Amino acid sequence: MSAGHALTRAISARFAEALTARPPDPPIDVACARVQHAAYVAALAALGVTVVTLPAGDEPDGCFVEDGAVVAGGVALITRPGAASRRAETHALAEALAPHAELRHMAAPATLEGGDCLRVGRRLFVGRSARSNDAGIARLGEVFGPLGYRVVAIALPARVLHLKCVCSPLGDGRVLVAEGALPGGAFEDVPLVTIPAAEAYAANCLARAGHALMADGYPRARAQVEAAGLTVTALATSELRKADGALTCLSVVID
Ligand code: CIR
Repeated sequence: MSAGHALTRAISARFAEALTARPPDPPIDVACARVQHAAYVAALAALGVTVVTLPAGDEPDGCFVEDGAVVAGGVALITRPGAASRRAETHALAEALAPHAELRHMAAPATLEGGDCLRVGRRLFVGRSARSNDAGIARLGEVFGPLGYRVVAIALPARVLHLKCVCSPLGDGRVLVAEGALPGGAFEDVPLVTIPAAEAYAANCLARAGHALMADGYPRARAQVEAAGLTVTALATSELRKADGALTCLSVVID
């Protein structure tokens, strides 16, 4: 168990209107999403993390707090999401983060979403995507460079929404990644744990101190993570997935 804090935000009554690449069929079940969100918060708390859950706002995608801030070295960079409909979400997040971190901001034309940012030690890998542009990536370097972090950009294939849709940190210097999802060498010399491409959704896990919260229903991915030495808690994610979301998206972890 390790101490730490995390912010989450309750599921909006408008969650069924969340942004999606394709309209979900069947549509999002908001009540079920709330049950899944509550299980996520409980699982995070069971890892010893102190979880603060902000009340839901009007914004349909507001529960995906990860996209609104990048936190490292005592600083929180409040992002300017590439999805214009998501920009208002950052206000509540900034307010909640203010007691925990020094806030920084970014201005147009920069766009960045936290789902594109993956930290391993002193390296911040960032996906250049439809949501995070070069000016946003430059701002990331401007804010975190002086704190000793090196920003490494990874060009994402067009079909990938965020970098962490296909990979995530295992919390011990390794990265979990879906086979073939990213260009070879994207993570420099960082050791990788690879899962089959067919189970790519499960590459987004929330790992901490030897424990991983993973999406339920991906047995080969789970076996790989267990073989890598982590204990796994599997969580239902059907409604999050319909909204193009996954597990890391639901929290901002402040160590
Ligand atoms: C969106 O399209 O922005 C949301 N429906 C999903 C965001 C998921 N966030 C994440 O992967 N970090």
